[in-house]
Amino acid sequence: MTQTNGQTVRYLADYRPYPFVLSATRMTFDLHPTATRVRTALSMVPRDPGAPQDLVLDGGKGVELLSLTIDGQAPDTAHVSRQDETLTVAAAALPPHPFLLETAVQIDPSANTAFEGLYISNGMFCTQCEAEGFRHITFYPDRPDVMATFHVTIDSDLPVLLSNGNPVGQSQGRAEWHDPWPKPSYLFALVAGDLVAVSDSFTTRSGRRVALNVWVRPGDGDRAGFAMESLIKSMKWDEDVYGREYDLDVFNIVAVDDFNMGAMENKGLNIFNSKLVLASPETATDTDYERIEAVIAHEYFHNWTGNRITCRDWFQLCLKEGLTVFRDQQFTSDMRSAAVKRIEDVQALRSRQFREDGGPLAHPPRPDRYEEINNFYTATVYEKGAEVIGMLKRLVGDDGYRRALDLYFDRHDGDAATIEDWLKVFEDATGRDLTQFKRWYTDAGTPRLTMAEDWQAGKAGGTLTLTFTQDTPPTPGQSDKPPRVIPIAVGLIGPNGDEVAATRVLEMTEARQSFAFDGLGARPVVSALRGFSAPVMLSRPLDDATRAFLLAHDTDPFARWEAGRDLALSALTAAAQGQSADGDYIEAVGRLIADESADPAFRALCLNLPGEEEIATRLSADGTIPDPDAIHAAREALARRIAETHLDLLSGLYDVMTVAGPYRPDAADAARRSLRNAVLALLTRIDGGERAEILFGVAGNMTERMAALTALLRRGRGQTELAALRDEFADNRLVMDKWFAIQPMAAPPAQAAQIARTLSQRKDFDWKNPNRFRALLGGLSANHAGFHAADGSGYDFTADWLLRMDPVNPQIAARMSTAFETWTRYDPARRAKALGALERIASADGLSRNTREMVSRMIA
Ligand code: 0A1
Ligand code: ZN
Repeated sequence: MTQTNGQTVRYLADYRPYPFVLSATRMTFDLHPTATRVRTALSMVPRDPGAPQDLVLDGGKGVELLSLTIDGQAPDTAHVSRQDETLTVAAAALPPHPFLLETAVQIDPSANTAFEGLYISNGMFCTQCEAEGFRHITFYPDRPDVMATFHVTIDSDLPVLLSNGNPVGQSQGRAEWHDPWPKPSYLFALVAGDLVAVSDSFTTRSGRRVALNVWVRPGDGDRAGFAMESLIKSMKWDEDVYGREYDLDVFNIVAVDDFNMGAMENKGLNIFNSKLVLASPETATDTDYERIEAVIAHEYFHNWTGNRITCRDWFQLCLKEGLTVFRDQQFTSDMRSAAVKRIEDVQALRSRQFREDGGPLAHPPRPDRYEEINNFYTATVYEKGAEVIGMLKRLVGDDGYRRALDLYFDRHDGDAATIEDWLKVFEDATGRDLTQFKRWYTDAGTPRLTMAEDWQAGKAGGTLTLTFTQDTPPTPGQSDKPPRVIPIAVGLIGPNGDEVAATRVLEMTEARQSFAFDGLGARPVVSALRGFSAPVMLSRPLDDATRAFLLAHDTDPFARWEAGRDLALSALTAAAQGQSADGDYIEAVGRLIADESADPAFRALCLNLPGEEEIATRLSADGTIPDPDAIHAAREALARRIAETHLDLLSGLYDVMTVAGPYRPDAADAARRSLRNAVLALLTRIDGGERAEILFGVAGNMTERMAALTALLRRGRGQTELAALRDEFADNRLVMDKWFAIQPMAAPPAQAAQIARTLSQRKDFDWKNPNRFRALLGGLSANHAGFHAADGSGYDFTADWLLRMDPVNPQIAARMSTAFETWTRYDPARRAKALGALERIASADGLSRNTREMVSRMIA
């Protein structure tokens, strides 16, 4: 721990075990909105009785100590001292044998606007303890490697009282819960309120009957069924695919309206942002349904990857998050279309993680220093963490992966583990040396891979040699980037469109390396980086005709989509720089629209043009300063040209893709809607908006209404529809969040910041609610040319609100500050305005540790 500019920096290298073993924790909560009393009894065992140590407990400023005893006796007050964020009992006051430390504290949940620890949301008590929220509830060794069984008593008149583990006593005004599985404090949870449950049950394969409940507010029960179905599917899948069974008598999920993140895997009591639980066709989109299914699975899967095996310290966060994301991605691939899921995941990775990895906030999946751990729940830790596991699986094969995972669960059940432990099970199960592979965990930055081809015709067949080079640009604090192991999946397509070599994984380990394919009849076309086998940026000299060939013939769906994507990007980046070259792309799109044999979801993915942010990222990776206005204009123009060129095909498809019958959120129907909506987005650019207006009026589901409304707003229309939506759903928070988000997001860029500002003045802009705040600020930052408006209005608006949010909810302010993370890549005038906004934030008095760390990394 070091102090720099008054900030405390934590280092991985400083890890030391806690000097006491905590075997059991007993707690009693006397709930009161402003004065909750918490009694805590900790059974402590000194690790080394011969070397007495001070006992340091974490405890936030809002925790008021009422009493403290050791084995029933109050120690000499001179031996107990309170620091800003800790409480210390001097070694002299502690016995050299096991002892019971009891405290009583008082906290004020109603004053907790940061939603860390115990807080009140809509009249309901709930908790969020990851990463370091438990210290706002009581004094405790609040670190993941201190694990204990918990026995919790809740005293309250509220009708539903929940905590972790199994219920062991219920009476009027009191509930008792016991969690037999030792856990760290970050997995603690408590909920108390007026709730109703959608209930079901699941019998595990060894015959344990588990009661399942999804708890929501009265009136929301009819929107919780899909979450329950998703939970049951997840429980079954984890048994079938990973051999993992659930281990308690009950599994509770609770939906809350005020929540900083998506959801939380507390043992036996998952707490969810209500937007990831509640869904009905009228209020939720297909994307919402898919996301609910995935996040329910994600949190459930944490029961093994996170809870039974947790992290030794927060530097190891990707141990549980990367693996659990990887598992939820596998689950969604199995439930829906694997090809579509892979493409969606790569799109998300590129738009969020590559952006992070290429800017001032770049960090490795396992960072080795941080100031505020909440700033590290990032795309790099989560999504890149999952990609790294995907590469491992590709390198060791499916069987090797299965053996390694079985060994991981066997060897580390009950442990607080590290990335070293994780890699060791792969080494032991497969005999592979992963020393070089480990760089994926310790090094930041996205490797640039180049591929060159050499063809030699010969009598016994031709030889194709592929030569790759790899290079990773420097990232903050890491200038030297040695080569990594890169699995490159490659296939070869013959000139007639048939595959002549099936997928083979080339293992690149050097900075420059060649691989030969011989015995080939004619020169093939290379399908490279199939399935996006590594999170790298590949560049290869490829003309548009060959890209169009791959788009037509590649057997690997990702590579096929990628060929189309590259065509689109080459047209768009050329247009954004004042050149025009979109003939091949427009033609290829026409063939795709007409290809009835292709999956509608795949066709939709190919029809959705790359976003403006993605175009900017590509330009800047190629050394060009992106001009947001030119990018916007180029993208709009290309969309219009596609619509004009293929008007008949598109209108036909729009009619054919109508989904008949009642709404179902399944993959097949969602795919048709996504294709139809992609077509609508193109047609609305030239049809005056009639189709979108009609669709908005007749659609009974939110997927189509949002698609129609977005298309209209992009054209500067849609005011009637916006008003209709507001009138119909003024009382539905989740729909109103969409209403707030879509306006700045789909606005013509020059108006976006002003629209956001006007919306922020509304009475129903309940900004302390994280979802509402994210909707408006996130909506604006999703409008690339709007957020980066040349007059600085997007930057100013965002900075104003970050400053307002910071003292109320620092986590949210810090997270939303990432809107600025790419500021250095723009032109000098924009950079000056963005820097001005960041400096204004940095100079605010009393700025939180969270936001200060983010802003100083961005300015550094
Ligand atoms: N572990 C959760 C994410 C989460 C992290 C932090 C939170 O509060 C600061 C809340 C949730 C997950 O991966 O789903
Ligand atoms: Zn997670």
